Amino acid sequence: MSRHDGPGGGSAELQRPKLVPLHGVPMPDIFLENWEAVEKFQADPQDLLIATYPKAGTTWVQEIVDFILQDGDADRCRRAPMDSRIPFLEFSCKGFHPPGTELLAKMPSPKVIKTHLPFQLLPKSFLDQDCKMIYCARNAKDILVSYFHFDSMNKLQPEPGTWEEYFHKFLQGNVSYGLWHDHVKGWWEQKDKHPILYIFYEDIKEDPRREIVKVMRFLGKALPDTVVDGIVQHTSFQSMKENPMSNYTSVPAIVFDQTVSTFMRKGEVGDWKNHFTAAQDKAFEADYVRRMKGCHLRFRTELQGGQ
Ligand code: PPS
Repeated sequence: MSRHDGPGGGSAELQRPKLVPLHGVPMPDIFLENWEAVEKFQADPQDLLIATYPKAGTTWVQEIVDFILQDGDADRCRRAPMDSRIPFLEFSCKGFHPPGTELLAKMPSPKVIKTHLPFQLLPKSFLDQDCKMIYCARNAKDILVSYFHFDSMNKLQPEPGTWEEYFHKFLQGNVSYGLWHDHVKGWWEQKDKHPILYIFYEDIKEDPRREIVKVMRFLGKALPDTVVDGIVQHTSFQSMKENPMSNYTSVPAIVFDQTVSTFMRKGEVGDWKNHFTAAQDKAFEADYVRRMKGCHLRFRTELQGGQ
């Protein structure tokens, strides 16, 4: 019986996964069924990896990268939903959808690949092949809010519980991919040792054009200004929210119940202020200082002029 079979064999509800530790990092048990193939994944030197902690703006960066590689051609970027254009390396849900490694095996290189893996769990071949990697980071307060809403609507994540319960789970790293702090620091420490472009969600919000040009140069591309203008427009929150190839409406409702929360939810910096209580903010800050001690990474939890 597959994960989405009901007791009588019909399609009913998905059984939510449990978290199990993978080298100390909590992961959905369903992903571990294919872990051996992930570990053995053979990257090509021209492959590009987009890495993030969940909810850091992965889909946004994926769309930006695809637009740059397709020379700003919007029709070509509508060739398939995001999860087919840029497969999710460690994704696995037997009996429901082919795992990321299987989709990637069918794609010609150079490929663009999505992952949420912390640096230490990355398949070795990405480093052996000296692949380019883009890491996008987002401030933890907005991630926490976004992740809570996502786990409420995504049946391939453990049940989030109440906001208060989720708040504590996140601070303890008891969510898929573990502690946000370890993830952003782990990639930050590696950024000068490998070809890694480390960018920030808040910077893209502040000045999308500037960050798109940064990504374009990293990819070794030079597109005319008018094409870059088009990419800014096509990758705006509103455009991506309306685009069925980037808003994940292609995922069946038994997996992503977008009546609970839309995938393209708010796309803002500072939405945490609508969720955090004063006590939660205080607890968050105390924990943050402790966990980020000695780290030079700086995050913005609001933007001038509020965006
Ligand atoms: S996932 O499931 O981890 O791959 O999700 P991810 O794509 O990393 O993050 C989803 C959040 O990114 C927001 N998003 C955007 N914000 C601004 N502009 C654009 N174009 C954009 N595209 C996606 C999306 O709305 C989620 O954030 P929240 O705060 O929940 O709205």
